[in-house]
Amino acid sequence: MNYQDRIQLTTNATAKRLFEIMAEKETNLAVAADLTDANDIIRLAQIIGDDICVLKTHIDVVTNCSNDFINSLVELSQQHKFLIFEDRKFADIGNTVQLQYGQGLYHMVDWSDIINAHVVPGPGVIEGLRAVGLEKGRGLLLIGEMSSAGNLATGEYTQAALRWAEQYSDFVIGFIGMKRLVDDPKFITMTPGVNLADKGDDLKQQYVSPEQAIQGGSDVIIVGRGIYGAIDSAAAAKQYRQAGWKAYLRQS
Ligand code: 5BU
Repeated sequence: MNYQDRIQLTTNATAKRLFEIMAEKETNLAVAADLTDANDIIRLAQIIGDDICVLKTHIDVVTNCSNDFINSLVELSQQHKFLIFEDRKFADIGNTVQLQYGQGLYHMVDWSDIINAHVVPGPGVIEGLRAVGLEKGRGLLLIGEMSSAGNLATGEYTQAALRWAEQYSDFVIGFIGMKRLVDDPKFITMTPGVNLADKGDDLKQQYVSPEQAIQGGSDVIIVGRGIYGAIDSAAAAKQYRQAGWKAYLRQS
């Protein structure tokens, strides 16, 4: 099914918006903006904003994070029509993750459209995040698989993520996976570890190409160093965007 037809299948406002953006902008590219200077992230968002559907952050690596930075990022996301995904990988009991998501230095629920979580704690992690995020229309991705060599997100872990996604499908919008994990088209699969030039890094990251990810049934490719680490990030974003979209058109 194409992204446009999948809008009506989900009740979650963020999932609907993501399908809309992907169909309208013709892009399934997410950029992992793993830069430590807020100004560099803003500059990157300005130059690649029109090419992406999602900008993924790790807010706790930004050394000069401020409310102004977050407000600028949100403004850019509205101006260029992309969603913000804070890759926080929550992994604690419900009460704790609810505080981590809504309070503290980062109060992510106020600015991040999408967050993700490990299923290790059991369904309480989903219930805690849902208690804060659902009323704001936010969406959660469960980590069904990971890209790094030797990871333990396999077998029963992955199966539990699939079961709980269905059970909490008003808030769980899909998965982090190296391939599509369920047939149900209301769920979105995002794949990290995508790079055209490299096969991996020296800390156990493993890469596939945009084509491999989309051919495996993924919906969104997540590219970090392949874009922000390129000499010409704007040109790299266009190259990944084209590769991802071409692969999608071939599938549908
Ligand atoms: P890279 O520079 O393209 O390797 O960055 C990949 C990004 O995706 C980085 O922000 C990781 O934290 C993130 N990631 C990942 O690489 N693998 C995973 O399984 C998950 C997230 Br979950």
